[in-house]
Amino acid sequence: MFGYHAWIQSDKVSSAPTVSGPECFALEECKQVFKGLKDAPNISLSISDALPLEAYTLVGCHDNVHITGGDEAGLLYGVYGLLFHIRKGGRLDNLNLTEKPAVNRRILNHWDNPDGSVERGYAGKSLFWQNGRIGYNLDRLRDYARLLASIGINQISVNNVNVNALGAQLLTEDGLKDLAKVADVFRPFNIKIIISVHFDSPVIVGGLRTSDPVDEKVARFWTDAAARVYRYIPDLAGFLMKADSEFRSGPTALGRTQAEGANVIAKALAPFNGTIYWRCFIYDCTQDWRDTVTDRPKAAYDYFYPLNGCFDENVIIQIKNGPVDFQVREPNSPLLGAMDKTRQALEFQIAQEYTGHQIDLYNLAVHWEDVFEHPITEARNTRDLIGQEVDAIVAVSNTGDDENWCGHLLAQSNLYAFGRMAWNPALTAAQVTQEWIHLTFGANPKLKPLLDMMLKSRDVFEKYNAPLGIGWMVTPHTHYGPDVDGYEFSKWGTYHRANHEAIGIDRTRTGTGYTAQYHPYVRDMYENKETCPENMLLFFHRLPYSCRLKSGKTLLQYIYDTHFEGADEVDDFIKTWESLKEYLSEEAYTTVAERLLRQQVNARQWRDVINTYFYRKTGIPDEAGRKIYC
Ligand code: GCW
Repeated sequence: MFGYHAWIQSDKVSSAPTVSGPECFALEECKQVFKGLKDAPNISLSISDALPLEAYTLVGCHDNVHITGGDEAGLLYGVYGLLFHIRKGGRLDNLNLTEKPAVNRRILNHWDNPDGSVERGYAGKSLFWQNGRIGYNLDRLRDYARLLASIGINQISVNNVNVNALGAQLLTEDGLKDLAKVADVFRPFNIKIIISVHFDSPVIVGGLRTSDPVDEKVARFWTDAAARVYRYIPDLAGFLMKADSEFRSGPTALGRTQAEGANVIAKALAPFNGTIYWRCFIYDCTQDWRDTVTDRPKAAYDYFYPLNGCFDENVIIQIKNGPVDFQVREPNSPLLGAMDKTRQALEFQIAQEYTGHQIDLYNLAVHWEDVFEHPITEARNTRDLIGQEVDAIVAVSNTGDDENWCGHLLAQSNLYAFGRMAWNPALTAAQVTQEWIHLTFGANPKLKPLLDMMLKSRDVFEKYNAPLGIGWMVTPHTHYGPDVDGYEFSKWGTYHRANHEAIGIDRTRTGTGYTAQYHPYVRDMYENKETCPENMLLFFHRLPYSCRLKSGKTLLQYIYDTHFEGADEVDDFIKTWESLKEYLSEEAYTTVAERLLRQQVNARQWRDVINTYFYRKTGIPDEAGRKIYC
C-alpha cells in the first residue's frame, strides 16, 4: 500500500463480507474494498436496464445492501459509493440512494513526458513513463486506477499535450503495444485512454512532407493511424491535440482553420467512435509589450467563435476555465456558453502551477465553485451548461509517484473534489472537502478547524498574491514565488502595466474591448466598475492607487492590508494544524507541518516583495505604519 489514500483502502482488516451477484469485475472489486471494513454488510449486486449508464442505486435494510447498476460501470461506482457511505458514518437502515453522473466524460490529463518527468508536476515522477518509453510499477498503477475510478474518473490521457518526438511514437506499432498494456490495467475500472497527438505526426511518424489537413496524404495518414490504434486499443476514447499554441505547429500556421485541423482527425476517428479533444489555448506568444491593442484573453474567442457549428460531431473543443491561464482569479472564458453549436470540454488544472505548487495549501473546490457560478446570461450560469453543450469536464492532474500521490497530503482533496464535482457539479466545496476529511482522517468532529482552514485557503493565497485579478506576478518559468515585473516586458502577453499612478488593464469598450465577447448581461456587469466583482477589478479596469474600494479603503491600502493579512493567516494555519496534532497520525501531521512552514516562507516573501514594489512605485506609506521592506 502506498501512502495515504485512505478514502479507498482501509487498513482495518476484518473478515471478508458476504457478497453475491453476477460474475464481473465490480463483484471482485466489492470483495476487495470491503475486505478492509469492520462490520461490512451483506452485499448483493445486480444490473438493471432501467437505470442510465454509469448510474447506481443503493438500497439497504439492516445488514443487507443491494447495489443496482445501470451497467457494470454503474455497479462499480455503486460499490465505491457504498464504501464511502459507510466510512462517512452513513446508516444502512432505510438507505435508498440513487446517483448518476451529470456528465459522461470525466477526464484527467497527465502532462507526463517520456523521460519520466511531469510538466508542472509537483508530486514526483510519472506513473506511466520511464526512460523514454512507457514503464510503470504494475501494482501501483492498479492502485491508481482504483483511486481514480473511486471518484468517477472515466478517461485519462497519459502523455503530455506538449508531445515531443518520443511521445509522438505512441502512434507506432511499438508505442501502441506498450500503451495497450496500460489500457488493460485501466479498462476494468471503466477508464479509457486518450492519446495526446502531435499536429505534425504525419511528418514525424508518417514521413510525409506536410501536416496540412486538406492534403489527401495527410488525411490518409490519420485514417491509417486511427485504424492501427484501434487494432491495439479497441475502446480508446480518442486523441487530444494542442495545436498553434505556445510555439507548437497547427493549422493556422498553414493557413487553415482550427476546424479544418480538427475535422480531418475527427473523420479518421469517427468509424471507431473516437473523439478528438481540440484545445483552445491559442494566443500570440510573441507579443511586444508596447503593443496595447493585442489582448491575450481575447485570442481564443477570436479564433474559435467564428467557427461555431463548423466542427464535426466527434470534435470536443477543450477550453481552459479562464481566458488567460489558470490564474488564482480570472473571469470565465467567454467561449463557454458562446459556442452553442459546438461540443465543449471545460478544462481545470488540479496541478497547482500558479497556485502554490502543492507546497502552499490551496483548496480548488472553492475555486471551481466560483467557475460554475460564473454567469453566462442573466438566467444561466456555467453549471447549467454541464451535461448540455459542455459534455466533458477535464483537469490537468496533480499526481505523480510520490508516496501520497499528490506531494502535499491535503492536495489530495483537490483530486478527490475534482472527481466528485465532475460527477455532480451541484456539490459544494464545503461538502466535498468535508467528505475527503472524513474519508481520510475518520469522522472526528474535532477536525472542524481543518475544514475551515482548507475552505479559507484559496482566499488566503489570493491575499498574498497578485491583487484583484491582475495575475502574473510570479517568477518566470517556475511560476512559484513573487516577481512583480517578471513577465512585464516579455512576449507572453501577461501585463499588469503598473506605473507610479495606476495599475490594471482597461478591457472595456474604452480599452481593448474584451468585454464585448460576453453576453450583454455579463459584458455590462464587467464594464461597470460598480458591478464588476471587486476581486476582478484590475483584470477589467485600469485604476489609480488612490481610488476608493467599496470598503472605503484606497486601492493601495487594500494591497498593503491584504498582503499583511495573507501572511498572518498562514501563521494561523500553522497554529491550527499544531492544535490538531493529537487527532492525526504522526506521519500525516509531520508531512503537512513541513509544507506549511514552506508556505509561510513563501507568503512572507510575497508580502514583502509586493508591498515593497508598490511602496517604491507610489511613495505612499502604509496607513498603519507597518514595516515595509525596501
Ligand atoms: O500554463 C501553460 C503552462 C505550460 C502548459 C500550457 C498548456 C503543457 O505553463 O506548461 O503546457 O499552459 O496548457 O498547454
